[in-house]
Amino acid sequence: MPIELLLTIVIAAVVLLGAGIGVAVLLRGRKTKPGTYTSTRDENDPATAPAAESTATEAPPGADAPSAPSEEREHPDAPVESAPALEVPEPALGRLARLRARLVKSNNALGKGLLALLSQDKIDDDVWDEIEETLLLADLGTDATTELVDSLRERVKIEGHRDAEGVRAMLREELTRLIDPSMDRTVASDRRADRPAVVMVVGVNGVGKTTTIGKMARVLVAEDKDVLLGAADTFRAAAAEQLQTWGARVGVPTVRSDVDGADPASVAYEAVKAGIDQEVDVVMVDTAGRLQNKVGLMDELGKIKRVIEKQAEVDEVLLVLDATTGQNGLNQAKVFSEVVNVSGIVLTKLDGTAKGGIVVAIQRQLGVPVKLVGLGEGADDLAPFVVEDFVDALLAG
Ligand SMILES: Nc1nc2c(ncn2[C@@H]2O[C@H](COP(=O)(O)OP(=O)(O)OP(=O)(O)O)[C@@H](O)[C@H]2O)c(=O)[nH]1
Ligand SMILES: [Mg+2]
Repeated sequence: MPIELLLTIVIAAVVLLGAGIGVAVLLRGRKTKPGTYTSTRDENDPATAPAAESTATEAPPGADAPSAPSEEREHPDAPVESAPALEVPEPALGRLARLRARLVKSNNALGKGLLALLSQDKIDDDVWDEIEETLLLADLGTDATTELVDSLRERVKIEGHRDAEGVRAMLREELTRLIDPSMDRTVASDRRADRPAVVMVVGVNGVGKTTTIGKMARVLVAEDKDVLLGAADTFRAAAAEQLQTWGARVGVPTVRSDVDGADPASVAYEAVKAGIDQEVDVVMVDTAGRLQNKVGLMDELGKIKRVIEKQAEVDEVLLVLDATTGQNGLNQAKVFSEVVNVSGIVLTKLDGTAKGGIVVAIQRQLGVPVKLVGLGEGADDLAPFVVEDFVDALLAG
């Protein structure tokens, strides 16, 4: 065989081999890309149709940078990236104790103020007025303030003067009673008989809904639960991106639509359907922020819930309230409750306010327990609300 022919054959073989590897890498790249989620949709709900083709479950591997352009991932010459290590979230137990310093800082005014006032040798009407004012300033609300002042007055009258420790113990008892330790503060996250638990998260703009879901996903992952997120905030593409990034950090997939302005009820439906098909423990649905006085948007929220309920009960509707907005949160809570039957409150940004009393006001007004508190922007700065720890933090210092 002439040497030229031999060389041509060798070169052709090398080129073919190279091309083969290229195709294999390309296919691998595709494999790690999220599979398009298809499903039959409910014919009774035509509004859900358009987003069906565009709703995808974004698999998390390597998705810490979910916006990375796809050409980059598929380039045959690019090294096959190994998925970044998933973060190991901190278990929820004892978190409030860890974050106590932040509560103490934010609630110093209330706790210290009350203790100082009640420890005085003589508590006259002026002092009682000051106590009342301190409680109102901490957003306890008029009802709870009156009740607390009345019972404190009664006890001081009957039991007489107490030293600082005695006053602290008395306050601890009364505040604990006011916050009601008997309320069920567990968040639905266990699989039902044949379907996942479904949690919807609602609230006005910017209160911390998406962040809370991200933080909750971490808590649930730490509890070894299979979680799936639904990005039913289709208002802005960035919203789905934000949620997906949170999930990806701990290996939790997100069902989202790539179409801007897609029907949120449709995405919520798809997310729950995916959760049922994939037999996960819990599906958490993020919704767009909306002002409680926007009737159209509140109707839309009601629809999201109804559409989900065509296939699974919504076990938990968490209303996220920003603690720094104080009494305004109460109006929000009232309207949201009417539309979607709120089952629990998440009070965020409690690290930045001296108005921890809002916990009491909200619970009393709505009869709905505060279940979680946000105490910072960090990934693990969300804690289950534990009455005793909260009261201790109020009275520390
Ligand atoms: N300090 C503090 N900041 C928080 C807390 N929770 C959320 N945030 C911040 O609040 C801002 C808004 O959070 P998001 O989760 O985007 O709020 P959202 O309710 O989803 O907003 P929309 O979807 O636009 O309505 C972010 O900067 C969060 O980091 C908290 O507990 N403490
Ligand atoms: Mg959001």
